[in-house]
Amino acid sequence: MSQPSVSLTRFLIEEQRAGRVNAELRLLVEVVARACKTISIAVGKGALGGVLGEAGTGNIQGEAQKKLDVIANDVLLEANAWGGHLAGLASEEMDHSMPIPDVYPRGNFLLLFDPLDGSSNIDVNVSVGTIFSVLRCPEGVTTPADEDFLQPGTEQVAAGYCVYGPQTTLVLTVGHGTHAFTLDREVGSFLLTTRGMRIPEETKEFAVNASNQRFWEAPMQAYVGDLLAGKDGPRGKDFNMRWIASMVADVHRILTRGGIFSYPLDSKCAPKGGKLRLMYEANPMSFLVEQAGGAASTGRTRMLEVQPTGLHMRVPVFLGSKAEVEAAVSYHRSHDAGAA
Ligand code: AFP
Repeated sequence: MSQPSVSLTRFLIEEQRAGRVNAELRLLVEVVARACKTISIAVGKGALGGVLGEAGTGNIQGEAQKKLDVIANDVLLEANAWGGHLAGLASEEMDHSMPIPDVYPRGNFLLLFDPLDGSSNIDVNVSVGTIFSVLRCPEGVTTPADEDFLQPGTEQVAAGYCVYGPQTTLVLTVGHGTHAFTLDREVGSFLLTTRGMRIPEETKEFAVNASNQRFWEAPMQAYVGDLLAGKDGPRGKDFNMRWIASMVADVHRILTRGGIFSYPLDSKCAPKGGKLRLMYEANPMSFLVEQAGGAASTGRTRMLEVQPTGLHMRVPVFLGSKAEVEAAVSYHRSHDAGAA
């Protein structure tokens, strides 16, 4: 007899029975997953749904918003407002966090999300995705403000992303492994397709936007220089490169077959601290990667231990196969030791 398929609902109920999530967190993940299904349908309609192109607005980061950025943000806000599982929300697309409106009951969790990461890829039909992170609302706080969200990544109780590609896949951790669920589009439900994803420790594949090379710091120049030198260089093996410019798609590849993803510090983004956002991108992805046996760092500090100083704080990112992240970090360590 073939194994019965395990839906996300069943998986979460079993996690609850095992004492790994409570009813409120289970509801929260189900609500986010439902919102992702709605976003997946909107993304899938493309030109036929009139959803492509610019919205004519900008976000807090000063980036032009796509129509789908705005739609995805609204879907997540609306879905999560009334369930009673959240105390507040924060989105990469909004200047400030938002407490749950007074008309609804407030729960004990805080939800942060990047509603549509990689949105510059929407119009060219390349994978995009939603990334989310869940924190506890601090004890005694009933109306959370921005500062209540400023908790290091080690405090996350759940994180995940949904990648809208040839398949719609939800990847989730509640702190006990990283698991992938594929959307059965006919049935409309997420089914468990990989329990306990594992990132190979070693890799021969790296992901970086190499057009920024001239702006990188010295340790990054040295690290990538040695990767490119291949078999004849100090690393003694040839490396392959991939760059999708959708973090969800690049990280999904790494969770599936290994590799290192990096968006390092460069002289263009240095005044801001990096390009990627700690709270909406780096922390949830780092939690997922660590739970799959990988590592995540800024190049100098374990990502999950970075103390956030603002909701939209940016950081340099290195994540993926453990040995390769450690290699990248060692170039930074040696450089900094030499400079000291
Ligand atoms: P957008 O959401 O503005 O497309 O940014 C995507 C992203 O934050 C991340 O998903 C990519 O890895 C990275 O930016 C791509 O940045 P570059 O365009 O500089 O390569």
